[in-house]
Formats: sequence, structure tokens, C-alpha cells
Amino acid sequence: MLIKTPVDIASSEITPRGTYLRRREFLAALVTLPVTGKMVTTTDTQTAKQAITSYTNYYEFGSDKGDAGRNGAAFKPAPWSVAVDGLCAKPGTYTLEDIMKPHPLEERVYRMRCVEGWSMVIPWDGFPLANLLRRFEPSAKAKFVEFTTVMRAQEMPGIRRGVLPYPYREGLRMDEAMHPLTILATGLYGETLPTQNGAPLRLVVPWKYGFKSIKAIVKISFVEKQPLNTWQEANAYYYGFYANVNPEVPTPSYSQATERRIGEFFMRRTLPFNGYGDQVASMYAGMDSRKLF
Ligand SMILES: Nc1nc2c(c(=O)[nH]1)N[C@H]1C(S)=C(S)[C@@H](COP(=O)(O)O)O[C@H]1N2
Ligand SMILES: [Mo]
Repeated sequence: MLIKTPVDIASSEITPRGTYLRRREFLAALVTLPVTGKMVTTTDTQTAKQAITSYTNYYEFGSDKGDAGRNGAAFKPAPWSVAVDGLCAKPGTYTLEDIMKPHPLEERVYRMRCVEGWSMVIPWDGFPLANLLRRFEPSAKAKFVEFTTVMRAQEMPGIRRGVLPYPYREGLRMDEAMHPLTILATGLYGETLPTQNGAPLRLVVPWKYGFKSIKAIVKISFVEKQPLNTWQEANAYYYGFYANVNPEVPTPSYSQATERRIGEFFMRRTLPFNGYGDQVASMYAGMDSRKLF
């Protein structure tokens, strides 16, 4: 069953100012209602586990797709804690056990698409990010959520090479963070999350390019201003804040109209919002996707 939320109201029904004002109402509704239930997000064939765990982007371990799988053995995903700060009533340091305790794990099969034209279908285990964020009681001033990855140069050899500015950071607008499709994943294929896929806790935002799905989260901050994400900091020409999958807007050097599903031979046409447009497009009504990419 697909969960329909108030943000699915057609953009044509509301004025731009109304959009803004009503978004606050929707947010309040999402903040009080826990997101529950089984969600079918794709019936596409799942990518082989071997491919999902050996073809990853995790620059803290190196810039080759096999590096995190090869160089991850020294990484310790336990014990783990997450610092919560910024504009909320319940800041603090929470252990992973505490974060996971009240959240029954759900299996969700998602299409994931990387900005360089490849995609996978991944059965994640996780829980809606909204259910966790509600516990921290974000204030009305919090407009964005910023996430930070752990930075352990001893265990992560790519950090010493410094291809990206670390720690890796990402951000979501509050309504994106509270959307029922957005989850925190703790496993895949029914097993604990492997190091190379972001153990022990990583974000999954299936309508956005892969780089938004930050791995090994150690900090969640509620902020008023749009945070700067790592890839945008590294190359603002290519990488924006929103990073919604958009086949109509090419990058400065290549088309984004097609993708190669890992394990398949023929190219596929890339779908707007990675195929999740019916559930998320209304959040971006009126936005110029060429400027706000
Ligand atoms: N901390 C951290 N998170 C990260 C990255 C990274 O280099 N470091 N790479 C991102 C990119 S570019 C992609 S495509 C996805 C890939 O997720 P996967 O490797 O689990 O498929 O992770 C994202 N999360
Ligand atoms: Mo990526």
C-alpha cells in the first residue's frame, strides 16, 4: 500500500504563498502522525547483493567503486552514537540502540540512481526518518536538517587522500526529511548494513541522486539556513542542493536522460524523480529545476 500524504495535493490547487503556508500545516501533521505501514516502492527486479556491496561510492575509503569493500575491514560500526543538535527541544547524544529501539524495521525496495548514469534496485531495511526526527521535537524555526558522516582517518584511508572536504555532509529541506519515502537504513537484503554501504546508519532518499544518501551518520542538526553539502562544496557547477533526478537537465558534460541498471545490458530511460514523481513532485511546485538543481 502506498502512503499518500497531504503533500500530494496538486500544485495547481494552491498559490505559491499558499504552498509555503500550507507546507507548515502539512509538516505539523507529519510531526504528530507516526509514519507506519508497508510501502511498495517498486516491483523492479532487485540488483544482486554482490553488485550492491562491491560497487559503492564512499570516498572516505577511496574513490574507486571497489575501495570501500576492499578497505573497510578496519572500520568499527559499533559502538555508535549520533549527536542531535540545533533547533529542537530534545538535543543530545543518542546511542544507536536508543535510536533504533522504538522503530520496527521495514523492508523497502527502492530504485537508487547515481548521478553518473547507473542505477540499482536495493532492498533496504530501515525506518522512516520522520519517526526519528519527531522524537527530537524540531522547532518551527528549523527549515532544514543537516547530516554529518563520521570522520576516522585511521579507519578510513580515503580521508588522508583528501579528494573531498571532510567530514562528508548532506542536507534535506524539512518537508523532504519528513516525507514517508525518506528512510534511515540499517540493513540490506535482510542483513546488517555492510560497512561499504554506510554502516551502521545511512540515509536513503530514492527520488534524488545517490550522493544525497549520506553514509555512517554521526550527527543530525536542525538548522534555519540551507546547509552546504559536500559535493556542492567540491563542485557547485555540477552538484546542487536539491539533486532531484531530472532526465531533462544535462550536467555540463553529459546527458542525464538514460541510465544503466547494474546487471542489465540495455540502457533505460531515466524517469523524473527516479519514478517517484507522483509522490514527491508537489514539494517542488513552481521551482525552476534548471536553477535549483
Ligand atoms: N559519507 C559518504 N556518504 C556517501 C558518499 C560518500 O562518498 N561518503 N557517496 C555518495 C554517493 S556519490 C552515492 S552514489 C551513494 C551510493 O550509495 P551506495 O554506495 O550504498 O550504493 O552514497 C552517497 N553517500
Ligand atoms: Mo553518486
